[in-house]
Amino acid sequence: MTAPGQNLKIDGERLWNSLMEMAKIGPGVRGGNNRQTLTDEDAEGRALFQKWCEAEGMTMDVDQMGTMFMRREGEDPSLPPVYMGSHLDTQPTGGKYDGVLGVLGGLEVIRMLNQLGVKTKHPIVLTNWTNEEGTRYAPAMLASGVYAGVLEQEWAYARVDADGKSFGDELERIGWKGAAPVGGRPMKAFFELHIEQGPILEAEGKDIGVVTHGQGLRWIQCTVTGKESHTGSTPMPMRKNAGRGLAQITELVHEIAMSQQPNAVGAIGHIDIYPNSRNIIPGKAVFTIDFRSHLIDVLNGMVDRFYAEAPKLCEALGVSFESEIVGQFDPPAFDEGCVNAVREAAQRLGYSHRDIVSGAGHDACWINRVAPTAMIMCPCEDGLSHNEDEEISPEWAAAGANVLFHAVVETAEIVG
Ligand code: HGY
Ligand code: MN
Ligand code: MN
Repeated sequence: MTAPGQNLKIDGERLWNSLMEMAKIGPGVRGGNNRQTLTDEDAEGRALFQKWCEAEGMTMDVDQMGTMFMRREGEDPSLPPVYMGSHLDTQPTGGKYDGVLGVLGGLEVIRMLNQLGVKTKHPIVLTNWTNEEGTRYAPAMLASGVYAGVLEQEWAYARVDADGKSFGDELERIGWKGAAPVGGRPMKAFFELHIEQGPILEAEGKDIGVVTHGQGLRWIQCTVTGKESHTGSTPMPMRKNAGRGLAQITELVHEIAMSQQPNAVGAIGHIDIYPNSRNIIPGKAVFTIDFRSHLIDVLNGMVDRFYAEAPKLCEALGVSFESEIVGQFDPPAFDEGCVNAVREAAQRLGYSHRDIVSGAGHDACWINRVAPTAMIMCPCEDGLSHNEDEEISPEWAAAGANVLFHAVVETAEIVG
């Protein structure tokens, strides 16, 4: 006997066309995307998403962090909705699928439910979380962090970008500051479809990643201060070169992460050097360390060792060292019931699958604190992401969206 909705499948071509349509907004320079949060391009992408959702009869609610909640009514509107979604903002040299697949994969689920005239007992809500990437405004997953009550809304509004523009002002400027309070929505469950952003699924020939856990993260923003002086006339022993502090700390971060293999990663992605003139010794270096591990003791151990060694290293160079944590979350374990719904959907649909730990952070990592949550992953070519060459196949996109379809519809309970 087939389970209700056993054969539900999305329209892979329609999903792929929507992905390509959205990719035209905020194009990168090499075929990817630069649709950073709260830019005019982000506003344009939001408007297109809103138009597509409203064409499906969904109603929109926007909260005070700009997160979009698109609702498809259920047979019983009083029941807690089943949520799905991800993010439409991208890295400055991002791909076309990071985040976007989870949002437009969810839209495709709604489109197919409407096409088939399938009703669900619980309402379904599709979300676009503001500022998942955390590039323009650190930290990553900012809106979902406020939603989960982990980050303060006023602190979030005060975050500034490299040009000194605040999150709150930019949210107002693009016209996406909603009225709804942030958080507190009754949620039966939350499912996020996302590309793996790593090499495992493709290397093992698996269609689907059943995400059981995520890595925890610590973002440590450091300021190393030396003394600007002439690169030609300043004798070597007199130099206070902030650039050397950056270089030695870069090596230290790498060595700390390598000492914890295979359970850790560490790098410095954001670097600003001042005054960045060819013939001036750098007087200041501001940079952010990104440590991650799915083991909390390993993560904390890396941070402890860093703080034990970095200040000493700077002292020996005659430069000062300051730091602040600008982003952090502990390794999440996703909800067993939701994870099983994902695994059973992959099995039922005949997709090869494996349990996997998410290397990247996602809004699901925060929403997991306030609602039963799970993630579905599809492979990406060469495991490449946060690169304009990020690529997936239409088949991988469709497989992920089909598993999302089954997990969401099963949890929302088909009527009739
Ligand atoms: O940083 C992350 O893991 C995510 O891509 N924002
Ligand atoms: Mn993402
Ligand atoms: Mn990303």
